Amino acid sequence: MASLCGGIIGLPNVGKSTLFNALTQGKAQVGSFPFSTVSPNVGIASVPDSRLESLTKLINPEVTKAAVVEFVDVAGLVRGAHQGEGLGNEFLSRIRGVDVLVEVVRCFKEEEIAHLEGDIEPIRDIQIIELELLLSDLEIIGRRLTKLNKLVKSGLTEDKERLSLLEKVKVNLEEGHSLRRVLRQEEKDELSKEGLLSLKPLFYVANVDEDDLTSPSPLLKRLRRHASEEGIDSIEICAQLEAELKELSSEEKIEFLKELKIEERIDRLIKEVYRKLNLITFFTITGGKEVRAWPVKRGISISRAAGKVHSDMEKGFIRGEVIVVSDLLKIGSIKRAKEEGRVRTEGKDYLVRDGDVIHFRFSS
Ligand SMILES: Nc1nc2c(ncn2[C@@H]2O[C@H](COP(=O)(O)OP(=O)(O)OP(=O)(O)O)[C@@H](O)[C@H]2O)c(=O)[nH]1
Ligand SMILES: [Mg+2]
Repeated sequence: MASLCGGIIGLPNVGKSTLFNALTQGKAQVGSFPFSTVSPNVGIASVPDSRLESLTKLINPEVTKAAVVEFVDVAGLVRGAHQGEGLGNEFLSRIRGVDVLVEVVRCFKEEEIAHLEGDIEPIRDIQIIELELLLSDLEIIGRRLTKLNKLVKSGLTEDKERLSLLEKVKVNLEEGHSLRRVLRQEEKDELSKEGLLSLKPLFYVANVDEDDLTSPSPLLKRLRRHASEEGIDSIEICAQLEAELKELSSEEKIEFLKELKIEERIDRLIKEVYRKLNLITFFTITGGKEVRAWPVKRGISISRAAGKVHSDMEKGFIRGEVIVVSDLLKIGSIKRAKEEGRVRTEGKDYLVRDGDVIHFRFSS
């Protein structure tokens, strides 16, 4: 199954690859100079889920598989990227394919590490990226409009509604308005195939100094205020620390975090991305051999969910036997849960809920 993907974006040298490594336990090159990433790094992150851990303890399977989210770490973006500056065009086309944007904003001070704009100013950095995404979208919309106008004039289409929607988008982009705010949901849905960057779900990762985790600097407070005014979620992380934590055993990690009086944040970030992607989790227990968490879009029917496990299961779907994970954990076994009448039988149109444990019945 192709997993959904988070794109790590931001100016050069802000800690994108460091964050990528922390997220995916990857080995992307990290350098103290701008543009150390040229070709994108791709990796997967397991989605932390305490329910999966508890299920594993209960069932004791041979294998446990967590839900995963893919991350891509692309080259840094600079002013003029939409005209091809830096690695601009390659960058922009790469992120057009991702499902959620994770924007790393540099807040750590470290003078040895150059900032392309000269000083540490998170809000200005956010605005640079915002403008580049917007200009790139404007170019795309401009091209689409020219094409559609021709088709309408030559009578090949009468899609006036689309024409007026694209015009509305163009005007708003030209005036620098946030499409997230000005467009209605139906309009956003209508535009979903265009892959507009300024409509992708977005959140900020403030890459902060360790000290900021316990006492936020004025710079960080300004960034928080800005994000909340814009209605964009943000999360504060010390990417370097998180990357180092990944190298430790879990006991060492607990000790270390206790000493610093901080908590690990990377897991929270992965969960946030998952939520932004509008994903929920169902579980399967394959004959007690494999316990697995499956990510699916909220609102999926049980027969389509079966298709995520295997296409034959969707084709030959008969019914699903469903129990809520918390019930199963409380009762202790499927057998007993069945005896107690806690396992439901659901037909193909049942909408999967987060935390369902499902046994699919199908004919092959
Ligand atoms: N002090 C400090 N340094 C960091 C932190 N995160 C990253 N760095 C350092 O910042 C430099 C750039 O980090 P990278 O992860 O390579 O940054 P990038 O955004 O991927 O850079 P490009 O690929 O060049 O765009 C490296 O020297 C990192 O060690 C952090 O949280 N604190
Ligand atoms: Mg990099």
